[in-house]
Amino acid sequence: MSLYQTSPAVAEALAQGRPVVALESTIITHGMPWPQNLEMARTVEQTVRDAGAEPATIAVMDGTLYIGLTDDQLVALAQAQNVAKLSRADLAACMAMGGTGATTVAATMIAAAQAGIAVFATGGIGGVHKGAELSFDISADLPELAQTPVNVVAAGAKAILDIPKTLEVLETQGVPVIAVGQDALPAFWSRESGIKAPLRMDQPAQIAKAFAMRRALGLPGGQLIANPVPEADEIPADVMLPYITQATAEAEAKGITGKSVTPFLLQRIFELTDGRSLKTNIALVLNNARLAAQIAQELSALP
Ligand code: PSU
Ligand code: MN
Repeated sequence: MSLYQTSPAVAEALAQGRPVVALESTIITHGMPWPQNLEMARTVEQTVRDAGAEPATIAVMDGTLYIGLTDDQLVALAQAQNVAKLSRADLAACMAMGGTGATTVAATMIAAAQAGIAVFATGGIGGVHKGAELSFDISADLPELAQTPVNVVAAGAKAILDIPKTLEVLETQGVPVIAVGQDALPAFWSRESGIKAPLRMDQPAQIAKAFAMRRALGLPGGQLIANPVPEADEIPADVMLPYITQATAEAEAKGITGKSVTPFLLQRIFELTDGRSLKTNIALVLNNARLAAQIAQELSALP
C-alpha cells in the first residue's frame, strides 16, 4: 500500500515534470468560515491552473493522505465538523488511526516534499506568538521551514504574531525570508510591517535559482517567500491594530491556548472587521497562488 494517494491530475503533472503547487487545508477548515472557505478553495485551485501549474490540495481523509483532492472531497472537508488540525506532531498519528485532518503549513510541507512538490501557496504561516516568552507558543511551521525543502509563498507574518521574534527564530533556524517587490516584510492584511525583510527578490526566476543553489550546497529546508497583498485589497496596519489587540486580549481572557489560538484570533478578527479581513485574506491567497505557479514554472525549467 502506498503512503499517500495522488490525484490523477497531480500524478500526471508530476510524471511529466510539469509545475505543481501544493495547497494546505487548515486554511479551509480552521482559517475561514463556511461557505467562503469552499469558494476560496475552488478559486485558488483555478487560479493555479490559470497561471500554468497543477494545484494539489493536501489533507488526510479517513486515514488516507491525499495529494490533490476531488471537488467532492473539497466540499466534504469545507463543511466537516471537528476536523483535526495536523502539524508535524500529529500527521502520522491521524493516518495510523484512520482519522480526518487538515494539514497546516508544516504538515503540508512534509506531504508535498514526499510527493516531490517544491512549491506551496498559502495565506500566512504560523510564527512566534505575542507573549511567547511566557507561553512558549512558537509554531511548528518555523522549524519545518528549516528542514523540509519546500518554497512557501505567504503574505508575510500576521500581526497577531510577534513579527520581530518570528524573524529572529527564522534567522536562527537558517531560513531565507524573501520579500517580493519591496524591501519591507509584508504583514498579511497590510503591505507594510515596518520591518525590513532579510532578503528581497523581485523575479520568480531568482527565487527558483536560490532554492536550487541551497540544494546544490546540501542545505536542508525551504524558503519563505513573503508576497505583499495587492494594494487594492490591503487593510492598513493602523486600521488592523485595534482589532488585533482586542482579539488577542479576548483569547487571553478566555484561556485559549495551543492549536486553538490561531483559529480563534482569525475568527474574532473576521467578526470585528465585519468580514473585511476575510476578503483581504482571500485576495492575498489568490495573489500568492499566482506567484507560486510562476516559481514552480521557473523551477521546472531549471536543468
Ligand atoms: N494563517 C492564516 N490562516 C490559517 C493559518 C495561518 O492566515 O489558516 C493556519 C496555517 O495552517 C498555519 C497554522 O500553518 O494556522 C499555524 O497554526 P499554529 O499557529 O497553531 O502553528
Ligand atoms: Mn501554537
